[in-house]
Amino acid sequence: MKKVEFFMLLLCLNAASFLVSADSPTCPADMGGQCSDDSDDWEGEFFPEIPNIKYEGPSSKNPLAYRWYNAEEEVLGKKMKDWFRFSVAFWHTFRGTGSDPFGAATKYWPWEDGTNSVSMAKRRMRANFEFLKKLGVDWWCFHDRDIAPDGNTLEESNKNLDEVVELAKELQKGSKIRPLWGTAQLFLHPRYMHGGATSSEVGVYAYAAAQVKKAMEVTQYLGGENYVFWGGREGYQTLLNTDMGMELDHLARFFEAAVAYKKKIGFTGTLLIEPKPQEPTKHQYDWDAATAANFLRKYGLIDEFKLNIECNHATLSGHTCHHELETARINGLLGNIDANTGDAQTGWDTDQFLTDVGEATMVMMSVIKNGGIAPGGFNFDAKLRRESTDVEDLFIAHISGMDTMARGLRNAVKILEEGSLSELVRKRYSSWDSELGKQIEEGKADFEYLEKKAIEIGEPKVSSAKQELAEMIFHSAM
Ligand code: XUL
Ligand code: CO
Repeated sequence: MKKVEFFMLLLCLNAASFLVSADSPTCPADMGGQCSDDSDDWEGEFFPEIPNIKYEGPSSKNPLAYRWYNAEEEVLGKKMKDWFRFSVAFWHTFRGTGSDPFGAATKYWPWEDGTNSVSMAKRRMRANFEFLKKLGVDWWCFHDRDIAPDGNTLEESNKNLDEVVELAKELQKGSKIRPLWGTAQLFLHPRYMHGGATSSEVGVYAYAAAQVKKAMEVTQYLGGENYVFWGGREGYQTLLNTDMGMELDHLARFFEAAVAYKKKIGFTGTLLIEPKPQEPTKHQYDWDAATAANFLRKYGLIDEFKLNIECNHATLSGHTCHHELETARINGLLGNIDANTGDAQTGWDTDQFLTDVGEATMVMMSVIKNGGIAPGGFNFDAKLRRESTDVEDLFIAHISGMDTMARGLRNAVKILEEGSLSELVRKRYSSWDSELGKQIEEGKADFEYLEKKAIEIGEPKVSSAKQELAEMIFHSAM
């Protein structure tokens, strides 16, 4: 097989294996009889070996402790936990099996019984709450179909969902735990092969709408603060069979209906669009932040939505995460971050936990400039590597991701307070502090006037951009 064909196969299969269900693991041998136990009220400890994770400071050698993330510590007048509002992604942490296009599941968590039943879904939900509490995290994110199994009909799926959501509501009691956001899974089921809101089939459009309606209702019921639209299959494989204009008009109608329904039920959460350029489709309509912003402006939806920027999606679209965050921020659209990263040598969505302190620092520079991102937060849309198979790896991965972001915050504050980077930028644009700069910025300089000025100024002085100095200042703070 040629390299390029192999890569395309990998992409397709990778998309197909995303988010479990079809390939649930078989009952693991070490279940000690729990496989046959169909009860959904198993209240045993899911993580008996894991203590509550505490802050121990940078000199700690304990992998099950925070070194940099100190939830209650104030940074720039805000507690660290409020800067981040960290969230666990249910689909990766509790439904990721480690299967990939070439191999079967590698993760057999001790609480799994190998089924996709409602009782298993409830047990998993209990595991989720214990995980959140041990990590000290108040937020989690979900798709409707990761937390409850699909039924044979929409009504049956909704009933399954209600049952699991009722348990989640119960488990939330007495805690601050809430969904950071909910969403509808509109990409796994074969009915969505042409998309949901952009499907060529009108019946699928209606089905997708019904699914979003329900997902929004349960997100609201659980006190979720945002609702996400990731257009997994809202795109095309070839323009030869696609009416792109019509599909985009349909997508806009879909979003209009979502806004109307949100208002009707009094859901006060933010609606978020999550850009991604490709995968699973060849071309996804919400390619990047700028494309999504243009779409929202064209259809008059710009005031109703914000963006959920995912770092790995940013790099897939040929940008840095910093670029996507800044594009969202300067458009007033920065709503949430799916905190993960890709692999520099890999061309697809590897969804790794972000551990690069430099990248985290740039992310936090944008977040600080934005004054924070609440009611959004940092959702770990990230998964363990296939080869990481211990339960404690789930904790270590999240701790490492949280510590990296905390280091990013601390470094960004250092850079800000030290001041030489902003001084460099200020100096670089200082010619704009002149009378002429002011006139241009106030829209008072037409071309005739500028021509007069250009003659008056003569050959303008052009200064160095000082990129190496900027990089030196940035890296000195790491
Ligand atoms: C896929 C992705 C999704 C969204 C939610 O790349 O990021 O998990 O975050 O549908
Ligand atoms: Co995401």
